Amino acid sequence: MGLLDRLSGLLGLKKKEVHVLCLGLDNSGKTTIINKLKPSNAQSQDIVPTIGFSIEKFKSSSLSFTVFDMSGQGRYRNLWEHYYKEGQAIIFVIDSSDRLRMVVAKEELDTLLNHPDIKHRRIPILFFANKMDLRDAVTSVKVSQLLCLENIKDKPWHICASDAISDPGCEDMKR
Ligand SMILES: Nc1nc2c(ncn2[C@@H]2O[C@H](COP(=O)(O)OP(=O)(O)OP(=O)(O)O)[C@@H](O)[C@H]2O)c(=O)[nH]1
Ligand SMILES: [Mg+2]
Repeated sequence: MGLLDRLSGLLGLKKKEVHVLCLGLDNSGKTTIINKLKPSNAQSQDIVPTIGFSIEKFKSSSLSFTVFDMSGQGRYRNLWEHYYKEGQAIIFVIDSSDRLRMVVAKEELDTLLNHPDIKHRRIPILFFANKMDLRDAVTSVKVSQLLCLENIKDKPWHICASDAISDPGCEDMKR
């Protein structure tokens, strides 16, 4: 099964065309993860910080995905909410080695979860505890504790550990 089908399985997606929002702080690895979803001949070798956002389209065997790869830089984060209404699934990426900014990631997540366009919807969220290859990285269980994910009761969610550079997806996706 391909990575995209796994992704739709993890996100519990059943619609034919899905808009996915990819969110998380700058430098967490969003664009790197999305790049790895592309066929190898279409992957870019040089990932640069996203300005504003970029839109990527993918087709898996059963679904078409439009992914909104949002910039995580502070000055662009206010753009996120304009896309919440049309988002049907969320990928939220965390740099597991960035302990200092884990609290900022939590603040952004809490703001997202309390937004009127998100709060009352059963929108699925897939968390990537990324950069697991780095020595300072905390485990995905720890990331989940630091972000208090167990408090999310009204939305299906899943967290997976990833190393976006050498690994084409999270561990769960390879099974
Ligand atoms: N070691 C390591 N580096 C990673 C990993 N994922 C991404 N990186 C690196 O982290 C840096 C930031 O990656 P991006 O994909 O640009 O991060 P982003 O979340 O899209 O950042 P913005 O577009 O600024 O919001 C790049 O230098 C990547 O090569 C990972 O799993 N491990
Ligand atoms: Mg980016």
